[in-house]
Amino acid sequence: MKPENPSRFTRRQLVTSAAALVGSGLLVNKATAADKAAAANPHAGHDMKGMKDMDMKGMSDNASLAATSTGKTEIFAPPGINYKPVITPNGKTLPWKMVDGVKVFHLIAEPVVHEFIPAMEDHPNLVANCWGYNGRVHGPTLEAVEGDQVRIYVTNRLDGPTTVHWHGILLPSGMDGVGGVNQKAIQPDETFKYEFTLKEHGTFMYHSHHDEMTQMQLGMMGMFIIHPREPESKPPDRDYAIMLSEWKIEVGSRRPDPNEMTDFNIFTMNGRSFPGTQALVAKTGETVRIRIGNLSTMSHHAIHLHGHHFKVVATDGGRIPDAGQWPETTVFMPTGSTRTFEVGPVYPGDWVMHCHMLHHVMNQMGHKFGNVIGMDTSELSKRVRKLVPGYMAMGTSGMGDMGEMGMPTPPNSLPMIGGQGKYDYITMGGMFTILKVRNNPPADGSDPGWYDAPPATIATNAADADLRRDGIDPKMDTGTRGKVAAAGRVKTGECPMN
Ligand SMILES: [Cu+2]
Repeated sequence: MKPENPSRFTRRQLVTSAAALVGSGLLVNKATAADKAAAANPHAGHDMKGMKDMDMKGMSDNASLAATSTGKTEIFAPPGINYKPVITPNGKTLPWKMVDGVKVFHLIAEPVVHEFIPAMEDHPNLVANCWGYNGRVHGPTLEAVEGDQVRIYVTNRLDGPTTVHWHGILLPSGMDGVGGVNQKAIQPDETFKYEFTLKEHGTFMYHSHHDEMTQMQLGMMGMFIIHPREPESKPPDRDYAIMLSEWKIEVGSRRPDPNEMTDFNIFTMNGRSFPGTQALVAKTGETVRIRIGNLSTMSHHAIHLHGHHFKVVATDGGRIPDAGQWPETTVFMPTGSTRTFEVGPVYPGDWVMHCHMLHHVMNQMGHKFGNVIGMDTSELSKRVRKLVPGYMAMGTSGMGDMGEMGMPTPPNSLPMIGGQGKYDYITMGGMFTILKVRNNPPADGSDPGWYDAPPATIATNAADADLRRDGIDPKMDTGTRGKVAAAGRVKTGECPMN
């Protein structure tokens, strides 16, 4: 292909070149209205003054000068490539240039003000002082081809040393990026050069390998996609990449706490929590490849896709032979690994894809309050509010009403769960997104809105005529009547064990 200098690409050219490839299923995702609003005013909805005192650590790396990442999706699709570019929802592909046959990248490690969720009608946005690469959390996706010689410059604009490790990639020991073992750490303002030839294709990652706990828990990681040299015989119609991670950000704080070991409270896909995650879009009948990496500090995840069966086709150790692939609905994601699965043909609808470890679909939930399900807490809340204005006990019928009960969300925080859906409030947040399959999805890959299901295919209240016909009695006694009711609901102050 003709070498191109990506720095000369304008945004318009990128969109145009991507649009030309729409016929082959390539998409460039348009920023949502919320993204645009957030980009125009990244500090909308949070109180800078209030934050200062609460987060002294946040002032140390001059976050006011840091780049702000708002989760806008950008792919890099120069003309002449023989692969379908991967789409990183809410993320960006790092532009490269060819210099004398070498593919040259430039990663810049730096402080980044990152927005985990844009401000919406009923809540402010959540932004935090993170560390990332090239103005992004996580870092931009690197994309190359098997056999490429890559030269990756890493400039360190942090206050402390760092390194970059190329996770899962076969390379010379001296390029492996582990501080102290393979190289000297990259000091602030230094630029190191990594150079190696890509020996295999697949889904890989990169991340800091210096002061790993701190630097990775502040966001220093990204995806590294290597396409096969020979064009695939059955390429998927869409190719998505998603990085999973977890964070601890106290309500009201602007700095993720890297010391947290167990009680993480923000769970993200490509650095965003639902409802801030961008939907994956596909056309009815297409095949969709989804590459997932997990660099959570402590957690494994169980990513479940609704409405489909899929096959896990590869790990970061390579492609799984066809005979070894088995059908799944949930893929287990050990931390420090990638899994690639392919699903298709996809069926029309809105199909959620989320972590099935259910504390991972909550946002900024505290775990240290009592279990009051089934209790009458009105008196309790009244009494505690005298000491703690605005106090509210856990929902007495569960957490499902925490998102919509009209509690003002504190500045710079997430609603504990979900957001408004088409039919009702969605009671999941965090590590949650939606695969939106349409007969005619928007050509630019933007969110098509909610699915209009044919009326006869929507679950709704059973009609009396149906109940009579099928002999269903909603008041049927299962043998517990009266017993649970008597024992189940107690006043606070009484011991429920009595
Ligand atoms: Cu999880």
